[in-house]
Formats: sequence, C-alpha cells, structure tokens
Amino acid sequence: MAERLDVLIVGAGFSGMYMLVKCRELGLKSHVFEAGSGVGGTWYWNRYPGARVDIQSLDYCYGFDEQLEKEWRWSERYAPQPELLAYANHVADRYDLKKDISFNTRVTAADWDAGADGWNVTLDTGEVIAARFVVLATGCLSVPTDVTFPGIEDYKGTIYRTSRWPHDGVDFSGQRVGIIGTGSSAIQSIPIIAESAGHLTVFQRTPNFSMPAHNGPIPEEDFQEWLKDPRAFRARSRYTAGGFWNDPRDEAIAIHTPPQEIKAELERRWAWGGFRILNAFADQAIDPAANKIISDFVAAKIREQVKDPKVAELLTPKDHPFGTKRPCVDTGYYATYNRDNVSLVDLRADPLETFTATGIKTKHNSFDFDAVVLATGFDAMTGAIERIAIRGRTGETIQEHWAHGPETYLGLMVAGFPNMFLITGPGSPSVLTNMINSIEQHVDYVTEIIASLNGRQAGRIEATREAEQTWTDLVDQSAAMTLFPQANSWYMGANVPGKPRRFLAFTGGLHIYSDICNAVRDKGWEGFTIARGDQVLHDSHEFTSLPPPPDNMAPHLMEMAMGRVAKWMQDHGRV
Ligand code: FAD
Ligand code: N01
Repeated sequence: MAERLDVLIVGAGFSGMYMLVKCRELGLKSHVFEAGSGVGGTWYWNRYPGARVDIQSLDYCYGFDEQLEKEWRWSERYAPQPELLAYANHVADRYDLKKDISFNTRVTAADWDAGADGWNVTLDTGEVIAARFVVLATGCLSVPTDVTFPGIEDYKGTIYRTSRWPHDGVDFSGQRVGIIGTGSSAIQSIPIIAESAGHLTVFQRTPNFSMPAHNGPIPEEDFQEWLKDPRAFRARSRYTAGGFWNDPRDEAIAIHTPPQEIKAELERRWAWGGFRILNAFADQAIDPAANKIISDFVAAKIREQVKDPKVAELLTPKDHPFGTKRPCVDTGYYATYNRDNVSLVDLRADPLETFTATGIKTKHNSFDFDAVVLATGFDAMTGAIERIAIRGRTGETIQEHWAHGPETYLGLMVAGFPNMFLITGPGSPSVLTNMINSIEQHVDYVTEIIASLNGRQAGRIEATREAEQTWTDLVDQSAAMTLFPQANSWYMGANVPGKPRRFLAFTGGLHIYSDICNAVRDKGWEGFTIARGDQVLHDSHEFTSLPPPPDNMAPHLMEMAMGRVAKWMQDHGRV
C-alpha cells in the first residue's frame, strides 16, 4: 500500500466495520487491518458453547441504516454467537466492506510523524503504512489476560480458552472436563458443557451474580413496538444511561419503599429476565443499604435454584455489591449444579496449587481431566491499545502516558497523540452500555470531527492536556459517586496483576455523555487544539460542557450526587 491513507482503522469488529462505512461516506481513503481471519471481533473469537448476547438483540444491532434494520430478523431475544457472526458477515457483504479489510494482519506499532501530520503504522508483516488518522477499533474485551498456572506446560490433556475457541467446535462427550472461572463466559458455557461431559468440575474463586435470560422468542410487545417505528425504538434506547431500554424508574427509592412493594417490583423484573433488575430502584447503585436489598433478593433466588444449601452458599457473592461487577445473564446456570455430573471447587478454601500431567492439584485434592477450559477473562479496555507500540508527538509512549491508569479526553482522544481516535475507549460509557449504541455514537462523532477538520483544511486535532485531566477527574469522580469502586472487578483493572486501579468507564450514562460530546462540538470543539502544519487554527484548553443536573432524579439522590459533584467542582477550582 504505497499511497498514504486518510484513515487507518485497527480491528474489524462492529466498531471497525461501521467506521469504514462512515469513512467511505466522507470519500476518505481508508483501510482496516484485522488480526483475525474474518469480521465480527468479539463474535469471531468467542465461539465457546452458549456464547450469546446479554442485551436483547433488537437493541444489540446496528441502527445506522433503517433498511439494514428492517431486513434482518433475529431468531430469539438473545442471539447466539453463530447468528451474531452471520450478522457481522451480512453487514460486511451488504456494504462490500471486505475489499478494504486486510485479515490475518496485526498492527504492532504506530509512530507520529510530525512532518507529515500523520502516523506511520507498522504491521506484523513488516510493512509500514502512512495514514493521516488512526482509529483504534481494537475492542474493550479482545485481549485475554496472560493468566497462567504452575505446571500448565506439563499437562497432557487439552486446554481451551473461551475467548480463543476452535472454529470447528469441541466435542466433550463423556469427557472429564475442568473449567476455571465463573464470570459471564463460564456461566454461559457451563450448562452446555455439562450436558455432554462425563463430569464437569467448576473451579470458582469468586462467585458472581447472575440473572435468568428467559431466552426465547422476542417479546411480542417489544417486537410490535420496534416494528411500528424502528427509528423511534432506536432513539429511545440510545438516549438512556445503558444504551438500551431497561424500564428505568428514576423516582423509585428502595430505602423509602415498603418491603412488599419492593418484592413485587423485583419479582416482576426477575420474571422479565436479563438486566431488568438493574433498573428497579434509583438508589441501588449508589446507596449500600438499597443495594443490599437487591443483593439479598438475588441471593434468595440462588438458594431457590440450587438444591444443596452448601453449594448455594458457595455460589452466593458476598464480596461485592450487586451490579458492581458486570452481572451475568444465564440459561440454567444455577440448576446445572443440581446435576450429578457437576461439582464445584471453592478455590478460596482449596486453592489451586498446580497443573499436573493428568489434571489439576489443589491444596486438598487432585483431579484428572481430559480437557480444561480457561474462562479467565480479559485485559479490558486498555489491553489491546497498550499491546501496540504507540509513540506520540512528544516521543512519549501510550504506556508511559497511562502509567497511572488510562487518561483520555471523552474516552476518545489522548493528549500528545494527535489524530488518533479510540472507539469506546477508557473514560467513555463503553462497557457499561449496550456497546453497539456506544460504538455508533463514537463513530458518528469521529466522523463529524474529521469532516469539520476537512472543512477548515486543518491537518490535525489533539486533545489538550488540561481538558484530558479535567475529564479524567470527572470520570474518577463520577465512579466515586457509585458503589462500583467497591468491587475487585475488571472494570477497575483489578483482574490483571500490576494494572493500575482506576475505574475504566464513565458512569454518567450514554445519554448524558452524548449531551456532553454534543456540547463540546457546539462550543467549537472545546478542549481540542486544531492545527495545520505550524499554524494553530483553534486552541481550547477548557472543558466546561457539563450538562445541567437531570431534573428527574429523586430529591435525596440529587442531594447525594450534587453534594459530591459540588465538592469535586470546588476541589478543582470550578466554583
Ligand atoms: P471487538 O469486537 O473486540 O473487535 C476488535 C477487533 O480488533 C478484534 O477482532 C481484534 O482481533 C482486532 N484487533 C485488536 N488489536 C488489533 C491489532 N493490534 N491489530 C489488528 N487487529 C486488532 N457487549 C454488549 O453490549 N452486549 C453484549 O451482550 C456483549 N456480549 C459480549 C460477549 C462476550 C463473550 C464478550 C467478550 C464481549 C461482549 N460484549 C457485549 C462486548 C463486545 O466486545 C462489544 O459488544 C462489541 O462486540 C465490541 O466491538 P468492537 O468492534 O469495538 O471490538
Ligand atoms: O471474564 P471475567 P469473562 N485463578 O473476568 C476467574 C463480557 N462477556 O470472560 O473473580 C482462578 O468476568 C475470575 O475469578 P475472580 C462481559 O462484559 C459477556 O467471563 O478474579 N480463577 C473470574 O471468575 C464480561 O464481564 C458475555 O476471583 C481465575 C473469571 O476467571 C466480560 O466479557 C459473555 C483466575 C473471569 O471472569 C468478561 O467475562 C462473556 C485464576 N488465576 C463475556 N484468573 C455475555 O453474557 C481469573 N479467574 C453477553
């Protein structure tokens, strides 16, 4: 590729594919590089049994083209991985995207070239490509953690990783299988593996909360509403905190509600399934007393489903408030422990010491396995970005810039790294939302930025350090207003040894975040420097685009949240 690109996109998941669509609309010369051999990102790599979405498929799909929306029919509420991958391929074929994607090609480095106002990007083929803009559509959950176990190299059975599952599937019929981890990937795969395995042993370090999906046909009420007006359906789900309609009750305060009413409301939401219970009460994510009410309700549901009270007790989370780790959505997870061929090992009481040639040895037991599944998670949000050797305008690397945790402006750009955009990057609502709506909001915004630069013949844009610091403080502060930092979660970087602890997403919600982004734009790209060669065309070091407080928040929450915001503003000399 001798000619310089306008836009080089890294990754061909839903982010990279949509970015390519938008670049083409602007007439930009753009190309995608993807490490895998096909499109789909998450849904290309994670082919483990039971993999499916935890947000209803009517919401978890592109909304940028009404025709595309209307011609695709999801087979069930929560589409399974093969259907999501088929959808990704359908989109790629429909917009003829694959001709501008190089598969099996990893981006290894990117260096800012000041003379050219652009990037030199190195591929694992050794080729170096010049590009004016780089878009990192590298995925928040695309790099498995480097977790390893003593003796694993001596193990003679087969090891599988949920996030790198063989493309032709795995037949566990009659086998002795072990699985390490009880996060979403494990919780989805355990019930299916148990159906065919001779025996399945689950190694659990920390239990998670999980809600039933009640998967099946799309609820008629939702389908009719979507059919009536897909645009209105989309607009409603986009302008919510989570990027999907989840029946929020902003006025409902658990600690002011009589117990029978609470129970009725939680039962109604539990029966609907999935994430509905997350929006039952406005105070549940910020007030420990309110949260305990929900945690206790879910704990009782676990006890109802698991026959052996000792196993139920082990499966009940006690170390984190409900919702502060990504809750799981399951199909028959807890009931799987009622099967004779499934057993649970509590690694807190019986720690894993080593793999052996034939299986796993814990402090008190040893187990022989034909296969072991690692469902051990991801180096989330920063992992894929930091694995590229990115060197910015001042010679600083991205790892150096993020030595104390990621700092970004709007989760979208990094000071010192001009013309480099992150899609759903750290500091944006991202993983706390229906990702497709967040992806579309980001890609649309990046497209607006590029169009605006081209309109004024500008060569580059960069977030100012001041704006980045102010935004990062706001992200930290809005996380501190919630119970999220109380969990040792991947949201906090706590699952990767040595990773700095910092809450990785903006907790203010996609709706508020979109308003902030729009205000930044309407103020002429507040917080950005825009330049052409040596000539600075626009230089704004401020970030003032905070929205007014939401008027639908219940009084005592408003007080609590505003008190904290006011303190933050005072501390930062903003009032
Ligand atoms: P990805 O789909 O992760 O794609 C990134 C791509 O970039 C990958 O294909 C990767 O190979 C490529 N890449 C990375 N680095 C490089 C490099 N250096 N060079 C070349 N290529 C590179 N979100 C939801 O909202 N709802 C859900 O129900 C949901 N379910 C999920 C289930 C699983 C099992 C997982 C792991 C995540 C889930 N997510 C869900 C989050 C999911 O990641 C997003 O919804 C979405 O698919 C992300 O799309 P993306 O294009 O941004 O990233
Ligand atoms: O990963 P996880 P995941 N020894 O980090 C354990 C999305 N997703 O792949 O908690 C023993 O949640 C670890 O234990 P602990 C979703 O956003 C969505 O399951 O650290 N155990 C934990 O139990 C999700 O949140 C879906 O004590 C070890 C598990 O491994 C995110 O992806 C499906 C260990 C990792 O759980 C990640 O989910 C799948 C060790 N050394 C994924 N190291 C949907 O449902 C780790 N563990 C849509």
